[in-house]
Amino acid sequence: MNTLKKAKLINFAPLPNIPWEDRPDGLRRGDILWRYSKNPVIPRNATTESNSIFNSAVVPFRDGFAGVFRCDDTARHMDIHAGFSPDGISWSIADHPIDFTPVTGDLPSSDYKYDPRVVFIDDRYYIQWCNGYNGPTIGLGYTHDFRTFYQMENALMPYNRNGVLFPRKINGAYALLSRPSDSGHTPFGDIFYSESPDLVYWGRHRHVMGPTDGWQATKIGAGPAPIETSEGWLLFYHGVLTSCNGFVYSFGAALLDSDDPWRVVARANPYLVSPQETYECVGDVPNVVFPCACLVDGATGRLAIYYGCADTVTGLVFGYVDEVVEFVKKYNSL
Ligand code: BMA
Repeated sequence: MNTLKKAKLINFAPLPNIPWEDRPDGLRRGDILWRYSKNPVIPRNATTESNSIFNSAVVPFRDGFAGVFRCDDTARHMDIHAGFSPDGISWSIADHPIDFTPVTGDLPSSDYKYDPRVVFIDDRYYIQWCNGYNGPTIGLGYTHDFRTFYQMENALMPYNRNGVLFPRKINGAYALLSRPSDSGHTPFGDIFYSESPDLVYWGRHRHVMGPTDGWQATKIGAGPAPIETSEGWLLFYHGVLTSCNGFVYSFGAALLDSDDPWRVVARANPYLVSPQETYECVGDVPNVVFPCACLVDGATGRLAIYYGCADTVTGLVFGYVDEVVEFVKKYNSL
């Protein structure tokens, strides 16, 4: 008898226009997520000067979708651009990077911006990204309309990457995951949790989890904003192994405690997606799948995850939230 409880989504509205394709025939039992047949959805040259468009964030917006996209230009400068789509598949991305208005006069400028996440909290869309300020750290900003953007203080000190806000306050405080790092292509990395009363001052730092073995032996980092379910927060995260040819980026999932999210309830040992298709294995950085956004349909439990492929283009995978939660529990390594 199957004793696993079916996970229920908490705080998700129906999203009938979520990009979707039914599960194809012929998947193996462990294949919980499946790729969009027309991947990649965003090519590398979708703006006039982009070298590559990947590791990008998408949310429901008005009747369609909006997003913040990592566009490296042909000088290989990293920046983030706004974009809109009626269906989440065909995107119109601005040719110029977002011009943030600083919320305070003395905000230091950014040397670069990359790997954005976007989450709606209360009345606005918050953007988190890896911000260049004497090395990588966690940049924060917000928008109401994806046309005017405001930049706030950096959340944490360098060096840090993969800043990911929870979609609501927890225990009365804003909550952030991050991955302290070094200034280069960091060979280590654990996920930490921090709290803030005001999104400016952060503290009560807690360790969430670190690398283990196999696909997540070298370092890990949070992906899209955690998804609230009856079984805890569902967190998709990337994991890295070091092969004889360099880093290999896959992604998997864990469940975090609903009230104390630095406590890990379950963590799947196998990955969900690893670089296997040509567009994931061949590009500017081979063998990378890197999730930054997840659309969720509160009515059906469908998921659509946007992920960077080989640091070059953007792909989509689909699945069901209850099946992913069941997978995490079934293959729990804790
Ligand atoms: C990480 C980040 C990501 C990138 C990955 C693989 O350190 O820079 O933006 O996708 O490396 O190159």
